[in-house]
Amino acid sequence: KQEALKHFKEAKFGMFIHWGLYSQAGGIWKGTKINNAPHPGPKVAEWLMYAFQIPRTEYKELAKTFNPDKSFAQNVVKLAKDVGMKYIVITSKHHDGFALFDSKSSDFNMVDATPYKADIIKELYNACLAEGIDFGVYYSHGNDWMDGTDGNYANVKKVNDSLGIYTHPNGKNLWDPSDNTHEEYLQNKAYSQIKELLTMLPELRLIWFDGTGFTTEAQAFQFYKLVYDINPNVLVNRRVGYAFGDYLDAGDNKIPSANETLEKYWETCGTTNNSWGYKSYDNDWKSPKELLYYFVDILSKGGNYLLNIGPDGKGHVPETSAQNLRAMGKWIHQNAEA
Ligand code: FUL
Repeated sequence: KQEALKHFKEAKFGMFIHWGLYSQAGGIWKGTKINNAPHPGPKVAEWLMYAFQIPRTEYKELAKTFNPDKSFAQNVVKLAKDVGMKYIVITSKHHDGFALFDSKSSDFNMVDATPYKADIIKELYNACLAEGIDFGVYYSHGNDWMDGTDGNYANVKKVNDSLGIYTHPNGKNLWDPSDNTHEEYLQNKAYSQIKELLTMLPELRLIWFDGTGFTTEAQAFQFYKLVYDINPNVLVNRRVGYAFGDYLDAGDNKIPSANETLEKYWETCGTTNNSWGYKSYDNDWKSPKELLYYFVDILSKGGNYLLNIGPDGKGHVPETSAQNLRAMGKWIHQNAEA
């Protein structure tokens, strides 16, 4: 993987895309803002189902209206290019379990469940290849509120929460859990969808795993090995679990300090406001200057910056975030030439 890692490090700057059924709600469910949601958990828009403990069948209804503009792929690739980003990583399946690609393992996917009826991951992949942008996918292997084994505690370690209470880690569907066993979820959905993605996207550059709680060390290794066996050029981030993975993802919006021992290959993923998924009422945008500060800080320490956009349900990138990214890009292009 040395070549792939070198290439990744040289890329320096990438675009993270959080996009899915939740993007239509924009962080508001039945008139209530997610910040006022009745249940604990992160107040980010992609955690909609969790924050409002939406039953699985009710959440599935969101697929029936998910019909983004056809121009989504072209538009985001153009934005990435304008800004000087060299790779894109998009949520192929987030914690809600919805696959944005054509999946044979679960019909809760873009082709079978939405009026759009086409594989939008493949469309974005093709648009990236055409423009010389590297393509990667985020995949939530740890959390799956739709089909995960969240009601079955067989593999769950209890942990102390922030109040010191010995409890199960949060992030699990305990309100309407599926009756799958953990092994069934892995075999029938998670491992098989990873295989599908690797087969469908021969030029895939990385898989960004996410989600915690149930995965044992052996299962984390299985994910890592599965990727390696099918395509050894595909990089895997450390969040796959138990320190497997090819490079360190430094934590959400976390930049290591100068005195921390930095690994050779690492990446900080960051938001442009306070949410990853589209949150219609969050206008707390980081200014181009602030974003550039992080960019320079990360690059000077040898890391990569994976900066997020959260398009709305139609696939439109919020205007201010697009403008801020373009302003950043202008500075980057000027200084790269200098
Ligand atoms: C976290 C997730 O829970 C968030 O929703 C987001 O995807 C972030 C990048 O990683 O672990």
